[in-house]
Amino acid sequence: PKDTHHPELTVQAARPKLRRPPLFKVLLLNDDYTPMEFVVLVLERFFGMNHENATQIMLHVHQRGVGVCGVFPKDIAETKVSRVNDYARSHQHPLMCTMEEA
Ligand code: TYC
Repeated sequence: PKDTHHPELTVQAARPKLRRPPLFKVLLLNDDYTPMEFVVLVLERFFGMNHENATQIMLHVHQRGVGVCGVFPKDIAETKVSRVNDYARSHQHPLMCTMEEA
């Protein structure tokens, strides 16, 4: 009997290696003057934390000097840093927010 099977030709789709966009840690720095309650408010307002979690992060920064508020893509991290620093300055507090690549 005649062979009716035709091997199929397939084209393998290329799978280019995807590079994940870099993430940035948004950091809060300790200082001697910003009231603890203000720092907690900032963490709630700008990072969506509940009061308990915000208090825990604030105390960590107070005791250790620096702490991570969250990890975000670059443009989001930049916006958070600007908003926190503007908000702190508008209330005459020296609170400093910065970012670094995760
Ligand atoms: N060290 C401040 C105080 O004793 C509180 C504080 C905590 C300030 C965290 C900044 O990022 C900070 N009032």
